[in-house]
Amino acid sequence: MDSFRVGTIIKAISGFYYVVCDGKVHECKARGKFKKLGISPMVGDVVEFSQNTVTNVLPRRNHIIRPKVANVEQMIIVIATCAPNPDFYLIDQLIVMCLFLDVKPILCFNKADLSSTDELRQIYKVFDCIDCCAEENDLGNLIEILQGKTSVFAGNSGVGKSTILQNLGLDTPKGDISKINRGKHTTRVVELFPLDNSIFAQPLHTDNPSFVIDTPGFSVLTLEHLKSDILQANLADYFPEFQDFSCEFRGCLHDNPRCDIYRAVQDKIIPQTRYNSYLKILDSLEVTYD
Ligand SMILES: Nc1nc2c(ncn2[C@@H]2O[C@H](COP(=O)(O)OP(=O)(O)OP(=O)(O)O)[C@@H](O)[C@H]2O)c(=O)[nH]1
Ligand SMILES: [Mg+2]
Ligand SMILES: [Zn+2]
Repeated sequence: MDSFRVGTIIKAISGFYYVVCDGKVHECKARGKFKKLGISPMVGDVVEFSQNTVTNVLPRRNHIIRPKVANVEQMIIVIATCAPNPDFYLIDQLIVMCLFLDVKPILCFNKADLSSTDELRQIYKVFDCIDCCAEENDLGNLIEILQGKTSVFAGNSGVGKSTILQNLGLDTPKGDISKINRGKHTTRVVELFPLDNSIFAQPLHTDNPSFVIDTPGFSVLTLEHLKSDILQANLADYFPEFQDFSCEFRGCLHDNPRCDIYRAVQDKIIPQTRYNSYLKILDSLEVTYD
């Protein structure tokens, strides 16, 4: 039997896969047979490779469609306090996506120098939140949170994802777009960045490396690919703050004045923006329960 080694794909460009193993990056091609089998290795995959050929893709914990990356453990959802203003629908869609894919969402409120994070903290109090100010190199406890995990950074264009990663010592492109206050994609290729260069001195598969992934900002997200899962589940179960209230009506969309969840929104216990996003996601997927 051929001997093979195990590594992690950190980058994929034009048919080449860059696999980190034993402290080195190996440039590999995929085995020809993969195409016929419909297997397409992706960044984040743990793979077996032999003589610069990826021969097997190990089972994935999960995979995200955008950015296309496998085996993500956490998503750092970066939100600017302003410039650009928080896009609640996008944030809440990302959170639902995370919960469906078994990715831990962590909310990172950046540009704390420009405006208070109090309101955001209040809205997202059921989640892990961090305040930071990348411009002043203040990342709170972000570094601890990233230790030993694979984390993807997501959020609108211009919120400061690349600036945060630069503060972490990573060389990722940063765009100066704050002055024009509108979206422009400055980050393109999906790549796993090892957070600590010392991992290159150790065999990766025996260690617990920290990887981070920058992504291009986006303003539109669809959960269409999760539609069948969302239909089978109950979308409200993916809004943790709804769980403190029990709704006794079968098939209720929680938009009925007699419903406890609806009343908690009226009483401002469940944040209005969270509830609006819940309804908007239901509507976007034409979900009905009976
Ligand atoms: N005032 C302030 N500005 C910041 C802070 N963090 C980042 N910026 C600025 O915000 C702008 C956008 O930052 P980027 O890091 O390029 O944003 P991004 O999220 O990577 O944007 P895309 O790559 O387009 O998705 C830059 O001009 C940064 O200097 C901060 O904490 N405070
Ligand atoms: Mg960027
Ligand atoms: Zn209800």
